[in-house]
Amino acid sequence: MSEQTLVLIKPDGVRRGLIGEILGRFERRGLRIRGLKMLRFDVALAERHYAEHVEKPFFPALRDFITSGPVVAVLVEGPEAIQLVRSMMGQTKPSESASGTIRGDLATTTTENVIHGSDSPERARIEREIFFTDSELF
Ligand code: D4T
Repeated sequence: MSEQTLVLIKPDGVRRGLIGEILGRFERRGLRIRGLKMLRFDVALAERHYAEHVEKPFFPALRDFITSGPVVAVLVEGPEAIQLVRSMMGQTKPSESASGTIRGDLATTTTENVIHGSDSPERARIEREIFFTDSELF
């Protein structure tokens, strides 16, 4: 079943010049890019996007990191895209991410882990609405 999922290339990925590398992996896999934009998180957006983590001890570091520079938001579409993108990303903790995955190849820390992808259909819908209007999707 074709699905849409929301990907963020996080500030470390943008700073390190990995936008093309990451978009290229999705395109080569056969996924379609339906929306693409660069933006910078403010604190309100960090608290909205990471609402489930606001009370966690790691949230201040996560908030400071995600607001530290621009991110790239990507609306990706394809068969079972939510799980497919999560598989391509690897585990949250890079030391547990297999080589060949984005984090397994490109990241070393849990906070600065290069990429975000929606983890359920419900989150994909919510996150699509946070980052894109209908007229920004193709
Ligand atoms: P995101 O949401 O960025 O795609 O990451 P995951 O879906 O893989 O992981 P998550 O929601 O559990 O964590 C969100 C975000 O918080 C950072 N984090 C997480 C952290 O800095 N320390 C931690 O201990 C955990 C669990 C990394 C990703």
